[in-house]
Amino acid sequence: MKSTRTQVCIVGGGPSGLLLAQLLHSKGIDSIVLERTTRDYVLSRIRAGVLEQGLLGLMEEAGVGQRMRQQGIPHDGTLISYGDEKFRIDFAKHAGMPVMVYGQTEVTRDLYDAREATGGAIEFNVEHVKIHDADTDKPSVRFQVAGEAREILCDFVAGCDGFHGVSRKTIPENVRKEYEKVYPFGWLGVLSETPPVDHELIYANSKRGFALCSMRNANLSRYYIQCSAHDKVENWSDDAFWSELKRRIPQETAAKLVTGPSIEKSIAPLRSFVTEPMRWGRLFLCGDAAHIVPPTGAKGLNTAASDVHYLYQGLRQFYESGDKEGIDHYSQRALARVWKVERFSWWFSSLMHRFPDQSDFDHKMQVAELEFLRSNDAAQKAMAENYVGLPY
Ligand code: RFL
Ligand code: PHB
Repeated sequence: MKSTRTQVCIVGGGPSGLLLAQLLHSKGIDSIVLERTTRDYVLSRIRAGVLEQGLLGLMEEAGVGQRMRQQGIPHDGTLISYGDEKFRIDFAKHAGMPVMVYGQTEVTRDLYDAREATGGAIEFNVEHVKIHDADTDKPSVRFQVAGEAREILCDFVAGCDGFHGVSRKTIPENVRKEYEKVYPFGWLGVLSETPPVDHELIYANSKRGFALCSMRNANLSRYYIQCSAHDKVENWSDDAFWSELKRRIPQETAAKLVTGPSIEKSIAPLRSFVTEPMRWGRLFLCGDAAHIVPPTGAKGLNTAASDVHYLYQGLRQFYESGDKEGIDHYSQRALARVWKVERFSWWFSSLMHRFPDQSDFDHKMQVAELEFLRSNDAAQKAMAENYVGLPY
């Protein structure tokens, strides 16, 4: 079996894995990234669109901030609607910073380009990945590429392989505790080459269900509507999507909506999930491998980035001074922030969606909470601080 040595073996070439690899590279720490699919496949996934300052700072530190700085669109606020009512949360006023609209696809492209330019190792199409001896000082990762068995010997393993990866399941069941809430609906998303309906995002609570108007750039819009958890993309023609969206947003906004053919259409389930601990011996979980949030509030990729920050700092401390304090506290530090983000995403999802068993009373409670948020500075500040991202 071909055996290779590196300092950190990173399982998963999504945004968490690639960002960690490039940050470590910037400090001279060597890594190998293993990806189950291909670069094109990773780049074809339309996902996050809103980046927090913390992630922007990490991209700069990893040397991949240039295109984001030129092409990203800073947003100083967001709109929230219920029925035909609409109000704005001012991030600049309440939290003193904007968020950046720049797609996950672009973040990942920038990271892959940098990885290539710096000659960093990535193995694509890896199969049968297995992490060995993570509870010892000499972990290893075994896998196959094109039928050939391979092995990586390393100091640490970073499990960045998403919700369905192998890393989390490597932690023995008697050590791991999982917390989960599955929501009884999904999001149907459409990408279209049309100008966004507004220059800011609109989160809409409607009696017909949630809707979101988002964007990637001046001629690329991203819209979502709440749909049944069992719905299929084939059930939704473009016309059906646009007319349902128009019924869920304020009339004056619907009147301005420019529609066009969809260039991507997909359904995502909504889930809250956390596994504890996020470290087992020399294996560290990062991003979706350890936790999932419902997309309301745009926290998934941003929380993956905060994990990467804590792990990067811990590994850097270890390699620069032999100090294990950072890696020993990784799980505790990452989880403290994760749970706060879980709370925000759960709260915002609960406020904005229509639940199957929701009574008229429950709906009145949502409207009362929205009206409180609309009129109360302290509530707006709490929302703004969470939306732009809690400090690391
Ligand atoms: P990923 O992106 O799932 O990447 C994991 C990678 O690991 C690979 N892999 C393996 N590789 C090797 N060996 C194995 N055994 C492997 N098993 C899996 C996979 O092929 C994949 O390439 O996880 P990562 O890096 O932790 O990144 C997480 C983010 O992708 C995710 O949290 C966000 O996309 C969530 N999300 C959003 N986050 C935000 O911060 N802001 C948003 O606006 C936002 N919008 C969204 C979203 C997610 C959505 N969906 C579809 C779930 C909108 C949607 C609709
Ligand atoms: C997106 O543009 O894909 C997006 C934006 C905000 C969210 C979720 C998704 O809360």
